[in-house]
Amino acid sequence: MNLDLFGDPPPADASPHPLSPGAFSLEGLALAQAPRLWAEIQNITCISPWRHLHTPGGLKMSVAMSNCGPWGWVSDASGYRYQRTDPLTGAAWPAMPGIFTELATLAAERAGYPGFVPDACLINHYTPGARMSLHQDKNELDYRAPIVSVSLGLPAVFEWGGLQRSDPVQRVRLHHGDVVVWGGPARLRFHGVQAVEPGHHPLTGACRINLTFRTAA
Ligand code: MD3
Ligand code: FE
Repeated sequence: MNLDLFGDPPPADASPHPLSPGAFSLEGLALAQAPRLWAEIQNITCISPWRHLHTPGGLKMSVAMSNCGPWGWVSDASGYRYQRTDPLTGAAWPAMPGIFTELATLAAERAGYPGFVPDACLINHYTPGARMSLHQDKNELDYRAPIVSVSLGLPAVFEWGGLQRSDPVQRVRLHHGDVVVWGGPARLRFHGVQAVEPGHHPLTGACRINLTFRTAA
């Protein structure tokens, strides 16, 4: 991976920090690229705008979302799934920017998952009070691929459970620029995000953004 593609090199302390078997945080790995990532998010959401999806049970999600890449994750009365087109526009999702793919592949490689090529990027938008309750990510075809998550903007407390919903939960604070890679024995663990506290971030303003890179198909 050619770090010059990213301009400034990642900080020296971006070495993987183990969270649990198979899961690693790379604190600040995305800091140098954050303004470029944010600019790409603006472009993507001009084409496929932020929307609050409904769960199959009919509840409106507090997190707004969009997608880029060949596959996008959607939820409605018929269930959760990946699809190639945006239900709002009927068109393909916006292309995944090169800097997104490069960052995801670099992070996965540093965490011990070489050759990760995402075909889906969910983009979550949290305003204060938005949260994500405990869930597993089970809509991908092959659980051997890791998931890479990039946090931007306001901080959030991430809840990190076990393989059963009732397992005890660890809490980890995620900050602007942090990248976490989840694979192997961590891939199907329950996880969630506590309600985001009000605040202001110099890049994103009053919101938290999370990019999750997956191999969906
Ligand atoms: C652990 N998003 O979109 S990313 C999601 O911050 C989601 O928006 C959260 O959970 C967010 O599904 C958390 C971190 C994450 C993503 C996928 C995982 C952690 C994971 C899959 C398995 C284990
Ligand atoms: Fe998830």
